[in-house]
Amino acid sequence: MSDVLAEAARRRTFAIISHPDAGKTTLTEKFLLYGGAVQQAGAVKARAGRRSATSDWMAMEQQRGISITSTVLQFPYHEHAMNLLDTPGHRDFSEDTYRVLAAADAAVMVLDVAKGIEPQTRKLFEVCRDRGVPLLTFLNKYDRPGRDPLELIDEIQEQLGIQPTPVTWPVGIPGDFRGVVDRRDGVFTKFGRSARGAAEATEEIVDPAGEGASWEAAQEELGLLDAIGADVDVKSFLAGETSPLFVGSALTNFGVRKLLDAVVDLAPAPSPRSAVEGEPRSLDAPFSAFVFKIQANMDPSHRDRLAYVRICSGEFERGMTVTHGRTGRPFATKYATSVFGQDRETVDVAFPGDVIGLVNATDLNIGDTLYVGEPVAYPRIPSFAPEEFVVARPKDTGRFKQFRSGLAQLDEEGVVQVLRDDDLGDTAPVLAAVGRMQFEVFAHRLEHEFGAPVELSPTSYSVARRTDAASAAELSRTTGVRVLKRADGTILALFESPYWLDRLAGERPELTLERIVAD
Ligand SMILES: Nc1nc2c(ncn2[C@@H]2O[C@H](COP(=O)(O)OP(=O)(O)OP(=O)(O)O)[C@@H](O)[C@H]2O)c(=O)[nH]1
Ligand SMILES: [Mg+2]
Repeated sequence: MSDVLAEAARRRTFAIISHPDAGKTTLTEKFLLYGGAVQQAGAVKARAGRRSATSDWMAMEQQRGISITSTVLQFPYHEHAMNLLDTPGHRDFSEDTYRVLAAADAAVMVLDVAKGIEPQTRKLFEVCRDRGVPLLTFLNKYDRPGRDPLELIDEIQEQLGIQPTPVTWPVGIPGDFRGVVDRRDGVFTKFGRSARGAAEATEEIVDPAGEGASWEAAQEELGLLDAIGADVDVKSFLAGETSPLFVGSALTNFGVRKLLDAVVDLAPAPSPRSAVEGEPRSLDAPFSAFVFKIQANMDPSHRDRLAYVRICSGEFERGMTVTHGRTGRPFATKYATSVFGQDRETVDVAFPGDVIGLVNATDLNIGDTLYVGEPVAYPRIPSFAPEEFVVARPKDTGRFKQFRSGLAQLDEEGVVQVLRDDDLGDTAPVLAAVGRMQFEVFAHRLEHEFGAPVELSPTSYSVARRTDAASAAELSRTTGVRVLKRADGTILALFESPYWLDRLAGERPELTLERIVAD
């Protein structure tokens, strides 16, 4: 086996997804603890003086206790190199989550044991299914009262159409969590708490009979699971038909190690990626990668822009010159870093599955492919159809320069889409987003990262369609329609009401009014 194949084989690149608040960031932090990447686990809502969770590094995330942007964390675990992607659960930030899923080879779907399947769980599940991303399931918050896990298994099967195959099974009801039985070998591990869950939970292999009635109940359930044959099956897991299920509590660390081990044992290593044309590029072909995320100002002392790149083939060596697919121009990779939340370190070599950061690569956009040798293009990463529109103006006209530069950067990140009127330029652009919370993030970051306080005012637009130059001329003469341009040249027509749009489309079929679809 070549070096590249061996290196790829020990990589696991996976995302954590769920409805808001199910515990993704907490679980991420505990993976880092068990991977030895942090000495003490931080908390999502850290009290003064305590560590906050590594993946919620943004000031606004820490203030609110929610994830706003996805985070990449690389850490070694035993013989493996992990690339972990923590995603925000809130629907308003789902565009970021969807993009990150393009870079993952597998995902851990987290469910809150008290809540079961929630609306965002279903949506994200569908994205994974459509993209063929295999899923592990983690029933979280078992330290708190919740629902019967057998009932949740039925719910997953009925609502998502995927068969959960429990690997671990709890002893004790939710809220009285003693430990788990590993169905593969029948061994019972009893857990003990550590202070605030900051250190690993104690694990003891003991005779489960000591758990009395809880053990009897668990035994009955285990018998049932055996009877229905819900056993882990790698082939159907990789095909997205079954999902190995684990039970635990990210807060107290119960069951976290078993899950992390399963990511190594069960989740697939990188495999050849499908390209837009031709055969998938083999892992040991020359270097290729695509950009899936842009983030500016992660480090307040540097104030730079990082393009996150997922490597698909070949060995990356820092300093190598690659071709930038979209422009055909050579691109030097002198400033390449590994990423760990907000922290980064110079990276010298990297392999398929790895996510690296390219610093101040101003030409790179989300979805761009980079390669060496034989050209390749990986699938475009679609942008969402915006549903909310506001007008942005600088509060302080003396800070127009900062306002402009913030607009451009946050547009590239995809925090919002910036739509401009040809006549007005940057003075009063319309911001378009999937959800209103994106505007709050935009305003907060523009003020705090770029020093340009912004005033946002509502508009009456509610729906956008993509159009072309010929139709744009017609549309701009029509009442109730506004024609604006994105930085990439795309022309959008904004309508106040979907009924008006439908009527216009019906009456004037010659107009180009394409739906902006997110797949
Ligand atoms: N009791 C209990 N609470 C938990 C557990 N895991 C997470 N929490 C709490 O649930 C809340 C949300 O946790 P997060 O880790 O931020 O959830 P998230 O899924 O990352 O949320 P978003 O990123 O905002 O979508 C926090 O207050 C956590 O402390 C758990 O196992 N048990
Ligand atoms: Mg989070």
